Amino acid sequence: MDAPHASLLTPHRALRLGRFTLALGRPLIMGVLNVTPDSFSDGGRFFAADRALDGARALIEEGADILDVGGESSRPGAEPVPADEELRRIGPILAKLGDLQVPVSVDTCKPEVMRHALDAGAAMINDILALRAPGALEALAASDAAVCLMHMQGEPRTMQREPHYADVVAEVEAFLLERARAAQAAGVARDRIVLDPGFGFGKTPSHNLDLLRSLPRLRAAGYPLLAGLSRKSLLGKITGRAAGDRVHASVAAALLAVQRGAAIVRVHDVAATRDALRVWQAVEDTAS
Ligand code: HH2
Repeated sequence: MDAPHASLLTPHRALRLGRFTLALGRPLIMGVLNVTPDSFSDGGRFFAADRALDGARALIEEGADILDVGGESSRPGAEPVPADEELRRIGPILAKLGDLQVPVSVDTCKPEVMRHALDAGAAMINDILALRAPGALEALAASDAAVCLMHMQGEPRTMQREPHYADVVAEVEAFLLERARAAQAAGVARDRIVLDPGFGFGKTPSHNLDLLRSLPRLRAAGYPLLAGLSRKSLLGKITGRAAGDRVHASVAAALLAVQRGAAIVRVHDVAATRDALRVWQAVEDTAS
């Protein structure tokens, strides 16, 4: 267990994820690998065991800094998957963690899956429930992995029915800071924590746009921010395009998130995002 850090305001220069440390001086790309039959945009694509590993290698080749492997879809209306089935799906990736050159994050909200993944050497847990399931805080505290704490109103099955907030930015911010405090109190060091406003999770398009505009405010507490806008329905509403045809919109959204302070963008289209961020970085690097 790590001792909680004293300062609340020092921005972090690096993220610690198990045996990896990633500098936060430039934006990082988290490549999405859904080993599911039903994910909203890449469902079925990486479902067979050999395809998952090939998919992981391809995303690394394209320039992913982190891989995010998931065995359960969280799209609106998705049915829950039992822990043993989730583990069976992500098993081929967990078995090869040592061969992959980048940290692997596991997208799960089940403590049982977290424990198995962490024992196998997963470097990060990406939890859309922000470690609210009983035993989840303890699972993370007993490891040296990083965690992404995400905001969601409601639960995936029903979250898009009638999302409601008095002040979406203030409520998301308060929730994320409370979860960060809970994680630190349980023994997860501050430099292992990433926060995510949870685009599309119990939010209307206008809530999502408010949050995107407000990333600088959310960032002010000093935790690195992760933004997951890739191929999401917000982009479909704006462009009128189906999930598979939202690459350009997704790249634009990733860039806007980075400009507003996101440290990590979670994307399906790694190569396209990498190019866009290289252009952004070149402009930043030559600024006087
Ligand atoms: N979005 C999805 C899943 N996990 N995790 C974080 N931290 N942030 C996100 O925005 C986020 C997430 C949904 O996208 P995807 O994984 O592509 O789809 P599905 O949940 O249908 O598998």
